Amino acid sequence: MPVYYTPKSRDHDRHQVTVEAYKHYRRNGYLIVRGLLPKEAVGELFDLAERTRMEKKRQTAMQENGRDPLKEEFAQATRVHMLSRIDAAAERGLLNARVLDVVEALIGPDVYALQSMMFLNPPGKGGQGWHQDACYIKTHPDTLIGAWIALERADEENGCLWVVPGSNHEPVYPPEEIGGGNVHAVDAFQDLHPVQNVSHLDDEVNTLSRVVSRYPSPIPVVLEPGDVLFFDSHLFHRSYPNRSPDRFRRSYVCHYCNARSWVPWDHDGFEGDSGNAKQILARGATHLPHASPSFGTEVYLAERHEESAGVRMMGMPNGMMMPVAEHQEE
Ligand SMILES: O=C(O)CCC(=O)C(=O)O
Repeated sequence: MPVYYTPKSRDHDRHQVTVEAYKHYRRNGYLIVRGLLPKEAVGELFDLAERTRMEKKRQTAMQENGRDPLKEEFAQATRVHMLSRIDAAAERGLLNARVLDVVEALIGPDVYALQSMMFLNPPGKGGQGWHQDACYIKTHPDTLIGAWIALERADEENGCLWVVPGSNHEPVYPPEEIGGGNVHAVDAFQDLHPVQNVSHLDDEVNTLSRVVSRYPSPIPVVLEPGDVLFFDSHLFHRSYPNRSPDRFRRSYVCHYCNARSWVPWDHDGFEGDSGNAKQILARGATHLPHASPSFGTEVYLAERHEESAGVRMMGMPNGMMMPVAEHQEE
């Protein structure tokens, strides 16, 4: 009896993406989903941001007392990477089912969760100049996507993200300083030129700004708590320092890719030929090595029968071809 191939979906408060939203993402390279995270999920991440901030304050105080001078750089940071490897709430944020619902629709069905970053951005701090995320994290095929989760209002004053709609159709420009960086197939392009100082706040020295200037004006992404911006890893984007006198700009930013991609990257380094084994399988299935959640956060993976199923096209009585799953014998 043929079984139609139906990639996984589970009952939870599932967010389903509209066809219009999917097309918007493909066309423009970004998608804003308003109110995607429920209050409780935002609250948990906001508390985590506060715990992180207080820990930094404590470390700064220790340092001022001369007890821990080497922590200076860490204490100055406005963002903290990979809390999801050491904190259960941060892991729940990275693997939030409603965020993954959208990622599944945009680049899935099989999803790796790669990276989490907690941004604190106090008044006067933060900001990152024009860049494309794929130049920092290589995935082959190139399927990286970012999810920027607002934990409080983000606007022009406190340093929200700005994006260049449509720039997702550009290749990734190789950063000269790191010998081309993570750009795929550099030699396959005739006129792909290197850029200097990507991510630098000053457009005079960050030469990716010259490519940005060929587009209509970039747009600010103003978000309320619980809104999420999904953005393609080729999209030109940036943020500015927080100019507000008294507001923070806390946000939680995560990166994912299709779990059928080779990922020669891991935040903490990796041994061997790939970093795949360090990436959490967050949806579906993969034939590649992968990690599981460390704190037991539930993820919706393919059922065993789906995982072991091959798919072939089969002629139907009405003359149409249909994809049909073929199960391996147990
Ligand atoms: O939120 C920010 O300030 C910068 C985030 C960003 O550009 C990124 O995650 O790629």
